[in-house]
Amino acid sequence: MAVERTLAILKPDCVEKGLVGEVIRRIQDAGFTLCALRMKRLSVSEAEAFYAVHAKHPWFGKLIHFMSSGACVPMVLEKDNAVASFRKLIGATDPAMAEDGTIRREFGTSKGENIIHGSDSVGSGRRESLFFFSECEIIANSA
Ligand code: IDP
Ligand code: MG
Repeated sequence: MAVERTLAILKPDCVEKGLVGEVIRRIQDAGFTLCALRMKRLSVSEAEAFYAVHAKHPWFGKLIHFMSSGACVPMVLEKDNAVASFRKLIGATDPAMAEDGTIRREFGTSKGENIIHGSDSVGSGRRESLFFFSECEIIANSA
């Protein structure tokens, strides 16, 4: 299987609830390697730019308010089949519908406040990674 990269974001509810360490532990235990990591509070316009593809949805305003409400922790992750594998680890968008044992199922509270983001394709992952990190900040083969 091909080694891929994906972009994860520990969302403001994850930081607020003190779950950053717990969630990173689960990500590393699942075999993902950290290539880049930082803390960042998104401005409203940055959140709107990151989620621009969702601008037409009625819940867009709520999403932007939430994502700019506090610090988040974006990170670039590497693993075989990283995109699909990470989506499986985090579970469905709605925590109530997510499989048992997934990060969203265990820690999410609603479809909006669902703890963590994962890219939906390798292309999105690259675009989203470059939103938060410059090329030289993304380090291959680290742990
Ligand atoms: P994903 O994060 O599982 O890929 P998307 O459909 O790409 O889900 O939506 C992006 C984010 O927008 C979700 O993670 C969630 O925070 C928020 N969102 C999606 N659907 C809803 C909804 O129906 N109500 C409120 N927020 C939503
Ligand atoms: Mg998505």
